[in-house]
Amino acid sequence: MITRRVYCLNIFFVIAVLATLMQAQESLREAYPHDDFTIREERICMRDGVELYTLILTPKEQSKPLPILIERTPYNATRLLGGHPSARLAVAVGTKFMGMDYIYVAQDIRGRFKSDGDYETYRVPRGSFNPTETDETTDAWDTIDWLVNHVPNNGRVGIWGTSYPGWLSLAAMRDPHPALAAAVPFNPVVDVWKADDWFHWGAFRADYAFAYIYDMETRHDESTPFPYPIQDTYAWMLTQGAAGLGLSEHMDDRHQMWQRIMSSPSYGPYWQDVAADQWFEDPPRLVPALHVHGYWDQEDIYGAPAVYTAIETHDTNNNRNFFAAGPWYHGQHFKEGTTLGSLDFDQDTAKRFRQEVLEPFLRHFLHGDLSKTIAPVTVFETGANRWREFDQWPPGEPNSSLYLQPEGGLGFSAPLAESSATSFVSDPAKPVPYAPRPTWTPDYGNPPTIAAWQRWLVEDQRFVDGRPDVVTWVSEPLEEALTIRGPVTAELFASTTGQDADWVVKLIDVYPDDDPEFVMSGFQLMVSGDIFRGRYRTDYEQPQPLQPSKVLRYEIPLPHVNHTFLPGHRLMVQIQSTWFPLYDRNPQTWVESIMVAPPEAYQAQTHAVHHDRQYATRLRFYGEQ
Ligand code: PG9
Repeated sequence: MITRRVYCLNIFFVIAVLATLMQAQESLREAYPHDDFTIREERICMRDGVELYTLILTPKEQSKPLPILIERTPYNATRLLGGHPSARLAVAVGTKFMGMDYIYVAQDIRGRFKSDGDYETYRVPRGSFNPTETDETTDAWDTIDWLVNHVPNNGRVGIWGTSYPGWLSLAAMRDPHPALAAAVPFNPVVDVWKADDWFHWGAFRADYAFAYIYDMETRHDESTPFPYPIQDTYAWMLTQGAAGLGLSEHMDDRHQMWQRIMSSPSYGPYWQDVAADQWFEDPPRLVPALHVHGYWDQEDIYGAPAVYTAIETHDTNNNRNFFAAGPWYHGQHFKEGTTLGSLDFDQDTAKRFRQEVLEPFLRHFLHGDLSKTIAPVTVFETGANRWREFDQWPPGEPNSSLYLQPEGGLGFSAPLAESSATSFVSDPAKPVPYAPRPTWTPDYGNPPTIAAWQRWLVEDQRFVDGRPDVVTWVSEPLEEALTIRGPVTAELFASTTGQDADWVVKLIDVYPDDDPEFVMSGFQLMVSGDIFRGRYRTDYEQPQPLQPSKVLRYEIPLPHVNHTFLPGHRLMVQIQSTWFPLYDRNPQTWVESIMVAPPEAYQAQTHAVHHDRQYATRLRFYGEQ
């Protein structure tokens, strides 16, 4: 139970008055006579006296008390107004507009933009790494408490947000204010070590983390892109060497998250404390939640299914914890959802999700409107391009194995060969690019860089097929459709001449060679793929060197899918060892920390993937035919 102390009314009173006067001079925008909503700017006082800037948009016409819908954000609360003045709430709020019967609220979290206090990326919850009396859970609680007592409302509050704000929504659910009636974490970052923003199974997302942290932590009141001397980050990152040697040169004490990553490359207690799927072992109350996932989320592909699964065990009546997924890049649920890269889904999937799933969910739990209900699980099925509803996700346990075969074959029966392996040389001096070059850092002022970042997971994998360091297995054309639903796990048997290695495993849908418009003919669509750093094979917390030339077993979790391989399509598995420069390079010799690996540690090694009776490399999943 949280006790709230009110400092702001006394010692901070004078500061608050001054701040309010200053704000009055710098009001967000003039009121227009035909505005159909009012704009209110407040500084809400937290229990330790820190004030958070909060923007409140209230519809002018109200026939009944309305619910409040809050987004807490590090990305500038005033963006809720869409960056342009408008007299109409529907236009100002854009695709986040859910109707004239919500009070829309956005708040800058501590230390960001117009809020006071210190900024800390993913403020770790109170506990051993946070000895203060506040965290994002208490700030959410104090904010909701103030809002329900100072803004006329119907007593129900919803919280929502994408990515970082999705994680902030989960923080509010952790110890929920009694008025918190619904939450929608969209593409939330959940576990930054396992497979969200900073690492994927130990491999460091160096290029992305560097750009993001430089941008966010250099200044707290505006975005600060790093001035890259070369636009092709593949070429530039090769000149930097290990992250903690080259990239750290551009960072300083302001970049606290960078320092944290450099000192904690393994899955230590800090990363576990910020992992939101570990917050709900014994929730004090289950807030109704809709967890929203994108199959090709290039930033947080782990979060939504993981936290849905963690909470689902408590949802005994299956009526409070919901899951929805679409064929989207990070955040595409609020954009146009007809295409992604070369893929065409025949319908605006994002709009349909907003109208048929999101709106009824919010109406149910924030207005008590039961006229339209949603299924516990609503997921778009790629390949077949249709929506499916289920009672749970995934709808079944793993029941299928897809085995690598000698000579590049792929099939559903285990290989019979006594001894068989495919070898390749992985040279850290010539890493495999993760996307066609030039690779660019996403720059929000430069749309082509954003488009390239958003589509990299659906690039036609022929851009690397045929490289000697990318090995491929492919099935015969399918006679019947095959649908895979849920997580995919790679059970890899592999050896290396080195003492460490990264493994990238990709499950690919190969289109038949029959597209009259050519684009999709022979297209290699990665439906699930990820990277795993070998040193964490047995323990994510305690890395161990690999024994050279010994065949070792790896269990590699791959992202969730809901995909139909249509008749005539072929299944393909590709394995490679680098995904550069998104992921840093593994030196492939043993060093305590790859963050500071010296140049001479980076050595070419020969890797072998095994596919025989004893060492049958396979992918496991739940499949339907
Ligand atoms: N995925 C973004 C993020 C990066 C780093 C930390 C937290 C979040 C985001 O879109 O917010």
